Amino acid sequence: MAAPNVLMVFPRFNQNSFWSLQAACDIYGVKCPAPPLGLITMAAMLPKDWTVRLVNRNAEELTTADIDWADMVMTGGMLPQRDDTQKVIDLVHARGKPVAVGGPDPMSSPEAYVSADFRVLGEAEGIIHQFIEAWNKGERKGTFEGERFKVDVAVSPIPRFDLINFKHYLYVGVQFSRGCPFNCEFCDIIELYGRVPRSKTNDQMLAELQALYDAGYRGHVDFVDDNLIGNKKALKRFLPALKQWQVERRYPFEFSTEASMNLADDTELLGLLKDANFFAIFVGIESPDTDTLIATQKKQNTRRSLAESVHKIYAAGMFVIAGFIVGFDTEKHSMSQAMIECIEDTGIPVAMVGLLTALPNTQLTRRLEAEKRLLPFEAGAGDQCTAGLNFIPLRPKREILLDYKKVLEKIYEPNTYFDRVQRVGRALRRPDHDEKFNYAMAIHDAGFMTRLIWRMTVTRPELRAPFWRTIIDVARNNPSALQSVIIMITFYLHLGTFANTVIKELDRMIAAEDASPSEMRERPAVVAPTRMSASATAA
Ligand code: B12
Ligand code: SF4
Repeated sequence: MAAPNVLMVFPRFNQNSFWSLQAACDIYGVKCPAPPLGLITMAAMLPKDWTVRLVNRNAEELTTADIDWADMVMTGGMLPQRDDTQKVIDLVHARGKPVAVGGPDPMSSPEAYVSADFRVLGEAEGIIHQFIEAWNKGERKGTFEGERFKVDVAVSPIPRFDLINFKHYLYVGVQFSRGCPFNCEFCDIIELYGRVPRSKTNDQMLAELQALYDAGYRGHVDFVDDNLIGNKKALKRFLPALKQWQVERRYPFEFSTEASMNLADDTELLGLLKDANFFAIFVGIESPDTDTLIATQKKQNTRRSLAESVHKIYAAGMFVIAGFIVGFDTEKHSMSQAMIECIEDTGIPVAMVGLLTALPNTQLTRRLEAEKRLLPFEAGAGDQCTAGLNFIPLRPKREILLDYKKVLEKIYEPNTYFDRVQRVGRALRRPDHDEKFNYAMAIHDAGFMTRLIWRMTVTRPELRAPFWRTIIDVARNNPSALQSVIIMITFYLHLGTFANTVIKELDRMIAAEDASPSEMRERPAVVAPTRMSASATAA
């Protein structure tokens, strides 16, 4: 049988979400934040004589000519991509071609993908061979399911970076480990990838970065790990080698990642991350309230001053992006002031505040189901900013929405946001690396800076004063933090506007509650809850 042409299609996300970073992408001159690491990793496991092409629907059009070229289409992604995955399946079927789906959402909710010809469920390293064998035998449908948490990521191949057009993206993802040792009630990561982190070897990870480097990529690389510090021992073995690799090439990459708050307790680890050139860390703070953190099993965030912990990370040169959640069962009354104070005390500019969402396959979902409080899930309804609270809360929904609105109004008010950026700008202790000067990037950066200044001073005159105040202050007091400060400022172009969109949607939801309180509509079958609830950010 002739080796097939395989078209990988990465489905569309909802256009306007916290994570779409649309205005930041526009100003950098790129199409969307990041390429599909899952698809290009799986592509590297296909037989060498299969011809593979990639269309990322967030960056380019999928045409009928693309589909006609292919013998099969492989697609799939995460929950917010479910609706578009179905569209892709329909488009491909209309051209008479078979579709294989896989990836996190098919793995988590296979029943939502019955229209696909093949469902390849699980981490591809452990299951793709069964699909390949079936295809080669001439089978044109089937479901293949890998064993959970069994894949040794040390066998994962180097992703097919050659399939990506780097010009489309703000950054590129790589992965060192899968899984997280913690047990947050709302988390689906531990259900999909397990609680025993599995890490790649040093040589394997460096070969991956070398492939990215050889493909000509420079700049921001995100370690997409669920919790990079999940296995500290493996990470401490890797980071010195990463530093050495960076030094030998004069720091071609700057890194970001996701980690749990206990990172702040490990000075050695903070130093190693700094030396390797990590500049940003996403941390799930979730709530300023200790009872809530205990109830949602996020104990790693308790017994500490969150502000002190975050400032330790700043002192290691990395700014913090954090996830916060509104709508926990333990919120007895308004928590907006406490959350605003927490965001102000920690100084975190980029705070992803969302409504508690019960994702499929979580302890939270199972508990809410048992308590008969779970509502039907609308996969395409947006991200957790507007589509959360997919359950009957214990507090009146109106109060939760009002609280959420108050937090957004305060933290994304321009002066408050830029004040936090300015404070972080002073606190960051960026390392003094010997970075190689890159002409192409310098020209790109000059164009970017011109567009940024134009937007901040001409298109958005209300941002002019806080913008210059922040830039001048950091330039005077801590110039090495300027690059990070500019990133946080650029984020505001998206986040400020996005917060206003969410606020408008909250107003609509609050008005709907006024007209007909959901307590009256949805209450009937509720049984008394035993413990409490939670959301959708990680680490
Ligand atoms: C990076 C990441 C993001 C990035 C996405 C960047 C991008 N371009 O993709 C950002 C930050 C934007 C993001 C946002 C969100 N994310 Co996210 N994200 C991740 C994370 C941490 C890593 C993804 C990754 O690259 N993994 C590495 C690759 C190698 O693994 P993989 O994708 O699973 O692919 C493997 C297999 O699944 C398989 N495979 C993948 N695709 C296919 C296709 C076929 C046909 C086959 C056969 C196999 C296959 O092969 C690969 C190798 O084994 C995962 C957790 C995780 N560990 O994967 C969550 C995860 C995917 N995200 C999730 C969620 C819920 C979200 C959000 C909705 C909420 C949130 N967490 O904030 C938002 C929504 C975004 C939006 N725009 O609306 C859930 C998805 C659950 C589900 N049921 O789908 C996950 C699993 C965990 C989580 N809670 O964060 N996310
Ligand atoms: S939410 Fe984060 S810290 Fe908690 S279990 Fe999930 S990945 Fe780990």
